[in-house]
Amino acid sequence: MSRTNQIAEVRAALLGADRLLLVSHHNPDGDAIGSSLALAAGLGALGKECDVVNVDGVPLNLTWLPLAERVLLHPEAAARYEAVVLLDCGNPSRTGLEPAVFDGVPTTVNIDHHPGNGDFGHANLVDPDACATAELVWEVLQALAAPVGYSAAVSIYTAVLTDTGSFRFSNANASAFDIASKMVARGVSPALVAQLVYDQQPIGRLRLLSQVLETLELSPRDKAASVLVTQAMFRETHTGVEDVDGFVNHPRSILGVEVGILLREEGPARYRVALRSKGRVDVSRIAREFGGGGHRNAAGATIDGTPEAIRRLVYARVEEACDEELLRGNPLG
Ligand SMILES: [Mn+2]
Repeated sequence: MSRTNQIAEVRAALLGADRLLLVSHHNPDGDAIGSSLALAAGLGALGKECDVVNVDGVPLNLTWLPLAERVLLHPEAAARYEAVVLLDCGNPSRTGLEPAVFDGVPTTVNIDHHPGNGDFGHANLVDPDACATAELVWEVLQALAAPVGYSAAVSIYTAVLTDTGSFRFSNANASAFDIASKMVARGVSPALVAQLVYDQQPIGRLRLLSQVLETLELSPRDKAASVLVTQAMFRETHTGVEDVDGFVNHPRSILGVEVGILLREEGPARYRVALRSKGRVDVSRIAREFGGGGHRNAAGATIDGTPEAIRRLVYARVEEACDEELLRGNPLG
């Protein structure tokens, strides 16, 4: 279905509901929160009642967003809602909510940019080429002729800024700059947003980073680099999962390295493995082999084993993928 038809479907589904539940993925990022708040602001301006829910709440570096205090940790009973909108979720389980929460709501709307999203909604707006879910929300708001004031604009801008890695990743396409420019025209200050998002770190986060960088290791042929985050490090530095966001870019930034890897201890012999590619290796393929998923350049999976064993396994897959690229005639950096 074309993007225009998808937008028409989503528009109709949203217009048909007066009380809506907006949910995004657990351990949320700027796109999850920004998309939700922008949609809530726009639908609110049209007289609709929206509950914005994220099971993990708002990360510290986004609590300044004008509508951040609207984010709730739990939805009300399903019977209270006429529609549920899932934002930035490749599948409903990404919300961290029980399926019963959605099953009781008559209409499900799915707005997302993850490849492999199963179009699980009654109305689906899914485009893996969108720079962020917020790009799709922006288009929906335009289709609804919803007023986009400063609160929605700064939420959309922040979503695009963070999901494109400050306009550095391969999803920093023409739309990303077009939307950013339109939000700046609505009063958003890029300097202020950058300061609020990136320059208000708790000192514990830097202490954690310092411990994490001590674990830096290269793969046998230097094509991958990895770091490890343990529960003990969180305890010692008084930090948590939300503080790890962006750390994987450090191993990725090394000269000659194609893929950065971050292992985060989730439980005994169980690790969440984040993979970030410079663009030549499709890490979503590697993540899928381990039961995970994601984008071409940013993917992840949960893997059981010791950190040493997991590192060996993932290094081997990255180096194989590099060999395949060389065979295809794509020189590595
Ligand atoms: Mn996103």
